[in-house]
Parts: sequence; C-alpha cells; structure tokens
Amino acid sequence: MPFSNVSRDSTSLDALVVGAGFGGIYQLYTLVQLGFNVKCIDKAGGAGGVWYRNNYPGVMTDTESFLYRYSFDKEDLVTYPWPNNYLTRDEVLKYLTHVIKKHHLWSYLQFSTELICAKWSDTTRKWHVETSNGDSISTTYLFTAMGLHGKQNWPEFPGLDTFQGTITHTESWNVDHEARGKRVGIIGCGSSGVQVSGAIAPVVAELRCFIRSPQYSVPSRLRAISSLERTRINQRYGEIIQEQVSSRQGHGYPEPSTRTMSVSSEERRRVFEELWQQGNGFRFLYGGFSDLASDIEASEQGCQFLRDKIKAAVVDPATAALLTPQELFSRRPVCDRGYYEIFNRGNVVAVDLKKTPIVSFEKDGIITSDSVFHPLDMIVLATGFESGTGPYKSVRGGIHGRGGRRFDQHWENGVATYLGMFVSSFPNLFMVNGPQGSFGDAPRNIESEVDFLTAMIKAVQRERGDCVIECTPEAEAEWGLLCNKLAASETLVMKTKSWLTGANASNGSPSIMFYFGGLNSYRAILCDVAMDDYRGLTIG
Ligand code: NA7
Repeated sequence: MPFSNVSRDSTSLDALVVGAGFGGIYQLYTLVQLGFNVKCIDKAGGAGGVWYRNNYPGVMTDTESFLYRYSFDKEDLVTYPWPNNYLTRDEVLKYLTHVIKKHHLWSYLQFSTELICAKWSDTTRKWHVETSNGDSISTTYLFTAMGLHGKQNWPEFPGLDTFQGTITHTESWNVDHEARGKRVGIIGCGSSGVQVSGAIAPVVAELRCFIRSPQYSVPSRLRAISSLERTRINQRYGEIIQEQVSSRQGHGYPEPSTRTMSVSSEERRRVFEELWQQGNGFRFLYGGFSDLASDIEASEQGCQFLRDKIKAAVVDPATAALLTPQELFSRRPVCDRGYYEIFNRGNVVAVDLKKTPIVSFEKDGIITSDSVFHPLDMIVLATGFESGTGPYKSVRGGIHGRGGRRFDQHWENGVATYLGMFVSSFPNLFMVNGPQGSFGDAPRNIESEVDFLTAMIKAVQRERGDCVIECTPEAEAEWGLLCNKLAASETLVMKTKSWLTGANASNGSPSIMFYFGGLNSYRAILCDVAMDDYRGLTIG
C-alpha cells in the first residue's frame, strides 16, 4: 500500500493535482519533470481514479490493452506485459502502480484525502484548498483530474430506504457485496449494467434485469495476445500511436471513408458481420463505414443488423423484443462478454421498465406497475453518473472561482469550458479529462490535454514567472457553440437521452459533454492555440 511521504513544503505548492487516475498521474509526472513543488491528492485509498472505484464483477476496459496505456514512456510500451486484448480493473491498477513506481511518483501522492473546498483569491493570486484530513494548502495552479464519472446517479425510487437487503451502486461495489446464490436485481443496462449482469448471471440464484432503455451491445471478444502479435505491435508501436493520434476516433482501427449506403446491402452485411466477429462496439460504430455514427439512414442499417443479432441470440421472442432497442445507435457504445445470451438461462429475467415502471422498493424486493412483486436479496444500481459536471458541482465545500463563483452557478444553464480544460472565472484551474474534451480513447485524450497544459505553463513560467491564466468568456462561449455544432453535424448523440448529452440524470441543464470533431482535429486546435500565443486565454 502506498503511503504519503511528502517531504517538500506541502502547504504552499506550485501545483496541486486532484485525482490520481490516468489523468492525474500523468499530469503529476509532467509537473515533477518541470521541477514543480507539486502534490497529488485523491480521496480513494489508492491510485486509479475511476478504475480504483469501480470494482464490480466483470469490469473491464473497452479499449484494447495495447492502447489503454500511456505513450510517453516508449521503453515501457514495448516491455510492459499485457496478457489479453482487454484489461481487467486489477490489471489497470497494477499498470498504474507500475508507472508510479517506475517514475518515482509515490512521494508526491497522498491518498484518502478529499478535496473539501477550494477558493481562488485575487489578492494572493492563488488557490486556497482545504482537504478532508485538515490540510490547508495554497497553490498557484490547481489541476482538477477528477474524472467524468465521479458522482453517482442515485434515482429517487419510492421507498428506496425501505429495502432491507444489500443495495449498492455499481461504483460502490466492494468485497462485502457477495452476489453468489442470491436473488439479485440490476437496474440499468449501460456499460456497467451489461458487464455486471454478464459476470454474475452464472453464479446468482436469480437475476432480474430492470431495463428502461435497451441498448445495443457488441461482444468485446476477450482473448489472449500471442507472442507473435505482441512482437508485431512492438515492432511498430511508434507508428501505431502516431496513427492513433492522427485518426478521428483514436481507437486504433482503420477508419474507412466508405459511406454506408454507397455499397450494396450484401456488402454492408458482410462488413457488419466482420466487425461483429472482430468485436467491440466502438469498432462497429467507427471501423466499417465513415457515417454510421452521423447519418440516420446509415445508422438505421447498423441498428437493423444488431437487432437481428439480438433476435438470433435470445431464444424467447418476447424477451428478445424487450431487449431490442428501437432507437438509433447513438449512445456511448456498450461492449460485452456474452450479454444477450444470459437471458436464455433459466435464472435470468428481463423486466421492461418502460411498460411496467418501478412503483416502490419494499423491504424484500421491488413492485412494478403491473403489481408484480420481484423478490430480491440484493439490488444493484447500474444507473450511471452525473457525468462530466457532477464531480465539479459536488465538491462538498465548493470550488469557488473569481468573486466566489461556484461551478453549480457557472454551469447552471449547462456546461461551459474552453477546450475542455479552462473555465472562465476559474483562473489557474485546469481540468484534465473534464467535460467538453475530445471524445474517444481516454489515455490519448488525457496525454493530449496534459501535454498542452504542461507546455503552456512551461512557456508562461519561462517568459513571465507565476501568472494568472484564464479563458475569456467569449472563448468559452465559442467552444460551447463548436461542441454543439459538431455534436449535431458529426454524430447522432442528440437523438437519444444519454450521459453524452448530460440528459441521463437530474444534474442540471443537459449539454454536450464532448468535442466530437475527432482526436486529430482536437490536437490540431490545441497546436494552433499554442502557436497563436494561447488564443482565448488571458495571461497576466
Ligand atoms: P450509463 O451508461 O449512464 O447507464 C445507466 C443505465 O441506468 C441506463 O440503462 C439508464 O437507463 C439506467 N437508469 C438510470 N436511471 C434510471 C431510473 N431512474 N430507472 C431505471 N433505469 C435507470 O451508466 P454506466 O455506469 O453503465 O456507464 C457510464 C460510463 O462509465 C460508460 O459509458 C463508460 O464510459 C464508463 P436510461 O438509458 O436512462 O433509460
């Protein structure tokens, strides 16, 4: 277990990083390289961020293992082992621990330390931070690497507190939550719900999946990586990463320019089948045709293919119908390890919450509107997160920018950022992997942001010393318009209600959570902004 060993002045810092996941660790690394007096805190007991917190059965990456890692350490890329094409949570944590050790970062990390309150002072030109273990820290720069999914969505089900069995959100699942042999109810079928359902179906006495909006799920096809495959990847790792950052989606698949409707129906089916066999929802969405994620007619073709797969996989026609989405494939893709097939098991039941919503939680189960009582020993809320804005709005004592302005006030009418990293009225606060950054593979998006921020600070420090860096309201407004425009022109995300548009939970005004122009164009914008003397930012 890591321990805090901060021997530098830890109450007056150059930079404080909040969050020790992929983003926070890399941000910390680059700031240490700059020679900053820096510290990274995390409320969890160890490193990993979202991966530390999510410990439910079946949790696994949807990005392939050869890409779900940092690219900055070229030697590590070719030497660090990864047995399978996807990573389990434990493998991700082990990898991050390895990075921390290898780059001597332990002494900068302080766990079990929650950010309680942060206040910007125009007088000191610093952030003044209070933490859960009583520390008062002043810092010139505040890096918030708090992740997109740090605030759970707990819907207000009637009688929720009445239930006397075990109840957990997927993100709070821990070793005490034993599902084996129990009657379990899972509410929600996004990435978390699908993963946990598939993992526990074979070991529980009974599984009731409460489904409000069925989702398209594509098998991940978890498999071992052969040494030949590894060698081939190693031989061209540099090029692979280069191709990734030069691509739109950054998922490591070729991104064809062929439009879905430009080929015959037989050819479409052949391509869809090939993608299905290769596996992964992202590959299905982006790896076959250029417009499956953006054109309604094209999307409908992909949807029909996936609906047929559900029909073929699920024996009972009524259950298959319940599990079949009628909406477009425009949410964040879900990947599974045999999800639809679990509904052929005698111990798994799907409950249609659109037809029969939950009426109440009882002490030993759930009643739906058709008066059916569903007896349960354990309830799993796979109900997602107040994604994007939740982690910022829910800091207990608030993050108070210029004039005491808090995020819940600033984002009252929807999220507003510049480049997904800056927020007007919040000087010297830099979001790493916050809302309105680029959509796609998290490690590469994170590296893009962190490299930009660190280069900016290096340049500013060199030329002007400690400075106050803040985006203008105009730049912020323009970025919001661009994110909205791209979401409308490049995707179909506005056609469904999901966390991509902040429309999944009652966490304020829905708004577009990502820049959907592609990783390559996002990086080009960052480069252009830097070359243009950090356009959109005031530095003084
Ligand atoms: P998601 O993808 O937001 O899924 C949440 C699920 O919970 C989804 O099926 C929701 O149905 C369902 N939900 C939410 N509230 C309710 C209520 N009140 N009643 C019934 N069902 C409800 O969260 P995940 O944790 O699966 O994944 C989040 C991201 O984490 C994922 O995309 C990865 O990036 C990692 P709805 O669609 O709203 O009808």
